[in-house]
Amino acid sequence: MKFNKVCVLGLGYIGLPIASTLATHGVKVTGMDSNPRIVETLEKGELHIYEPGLKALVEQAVQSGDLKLSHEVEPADAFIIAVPTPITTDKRADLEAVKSAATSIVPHLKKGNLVMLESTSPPRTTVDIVAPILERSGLKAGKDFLLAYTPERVLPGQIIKELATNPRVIGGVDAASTKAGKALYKTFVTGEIILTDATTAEMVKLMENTTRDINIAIANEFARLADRLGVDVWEAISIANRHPRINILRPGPGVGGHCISVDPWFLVEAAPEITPLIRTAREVNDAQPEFTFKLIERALGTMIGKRIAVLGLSFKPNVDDLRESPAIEIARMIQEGGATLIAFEPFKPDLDLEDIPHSDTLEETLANADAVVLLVAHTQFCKLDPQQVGRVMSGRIAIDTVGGWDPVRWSEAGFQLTRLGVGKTN
Ligand code: SAJ
Repeated sequence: MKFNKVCVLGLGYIGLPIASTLATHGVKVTGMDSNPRIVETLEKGELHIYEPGLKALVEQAVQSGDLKLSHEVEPADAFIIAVPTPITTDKRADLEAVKSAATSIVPHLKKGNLVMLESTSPPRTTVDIVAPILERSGLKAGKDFLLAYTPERVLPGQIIKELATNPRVIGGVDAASTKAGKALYKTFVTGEIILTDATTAEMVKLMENTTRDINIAIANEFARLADRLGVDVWEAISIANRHPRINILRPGPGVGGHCISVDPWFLVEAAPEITPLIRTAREVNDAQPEFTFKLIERALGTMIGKRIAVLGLSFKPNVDDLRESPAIEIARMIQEGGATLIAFEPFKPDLDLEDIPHSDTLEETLANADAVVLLVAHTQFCKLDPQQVGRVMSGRIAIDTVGGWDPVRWSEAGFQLTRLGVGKTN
């Protein structure tokens, strides 16, 4: 089975790397996004998102003539839907973008075409929601056209590499669809391709991210306990992790991003009465920014009148992605607490958060600050020299919410360092 032309719907963190990767593997690709600003930005040779290696890949794809950018869906042999699936305020999956993408394929759908859904979706979305929409074309899923789900499991920051090397799960609505999906992804996937059915493939993805969420929740609870009981959670975790079957994750200021903090709700929504653990883990992680804020408040005595330098606003280290970021939530709490805050996010030089005062430079952020709060473990922040930091700041209070700073070095530099998950022993 050969796919000479593919149309990728949605040019975000997943769609753009997929479209560019396919185009650099000899496939004619139309990358479409319904947001005209995104297409315009890409046409100017700029990117609307940051991901290491992506700019060069997009350039290569466009220059080869094999990646065409468009506002509209175009006829193709295969269609890949890679649009967002956010949650609503009442924690239900918002499938509007998926439905609208599927609807826009209908007029172009031909016999023998393949449609792949990559957007993280609640179980049964492919069979119960996408198939019926596509069948408005008069064609039957699994009979006239092929339809499969393939979850995206790449880690932001390593997307380009993991897109090819990660094991790829493909689940069709029937065996022919699964086989067709494999043929398409084999174009660029070097990792193992695992075949299953569509609903299992959807579940796999949700189970992975839910497991990670639960594992982070327990790490966060350990941090709370350590704080209460006079233990250093970082030391305790590193010792526990020497057990051959234990791998405790890192506590932190909360769980952000568009995946782990969202996906478990898709399972809760599917069956609330049998998913208390998943719900509780979500609630624990959602409450972590508040816990972290209280820690900061405790370290400062009072927020009022203090000038606080906040390091990092992204949802995790070394990425520019601000979606569902606990750091932003905490920055807002600090401000509401009456402090004068100035934040620095080196991965987002064009930051346009109106309600959070920010600077473009570390020096300006730290200048005359009473306290510095580390909210994201960006490598450059973890490597900061406390002696140099001390020279710029006026106060000597430091709060590390991510386990990034060496307590000995910071206290030798005269700082009173408060760390998340480290209780006082006296
Ligand atoms: N976090 C912690 N402690 C940890 C690890 C992470 O507090 O030990 C926090 C991070 O700071 C961040 C959040 O959790 O706020 C999520 O970060 P992450 O690195 O765990 O995950 P994501 O959201 O960047 O990517 C996840 C990955 N899923 C798994 O590892 C099971 C990735 O493979 C998926 O492709 C991605 O979700 C997705 O798109 O679903």
